[in-house]
Amino acid sequence: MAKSNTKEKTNLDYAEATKTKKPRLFKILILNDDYTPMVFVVHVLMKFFQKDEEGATRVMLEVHHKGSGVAGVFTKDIAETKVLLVNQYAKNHEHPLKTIAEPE
Ligand code: TYC
Repeated sequence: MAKSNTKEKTNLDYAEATKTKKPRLFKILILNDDYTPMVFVVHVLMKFFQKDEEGATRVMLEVHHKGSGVAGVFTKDIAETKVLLVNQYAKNHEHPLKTIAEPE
């Protein structure tokens, strides 16, 4: 005989328990500096963030005028990996360009 206070799990309980949760998202901010050429920033936004030339130029100019701008929004692992890749790529090309990841 079942204990009186034992709750049976309903189909709905299983559906709730197994439903996939949305991952936390992180935005990658690209930061302004005085030395990185505009054309290099546009190139980076196209190479690493799948922007077309028009979209890349829009983000680059926003960063240039306001100090920072959103290059893209990703899960934590992808955002952290992209930050490392982009910052290393800029360093390899002797530009001070930096990106950072922050939670949305
Ligand atoms: N401010 C830079 C210049 O005048 C251009 C620039 C734009 C640099 C965006 C970095 O993330 C950046 N050459």
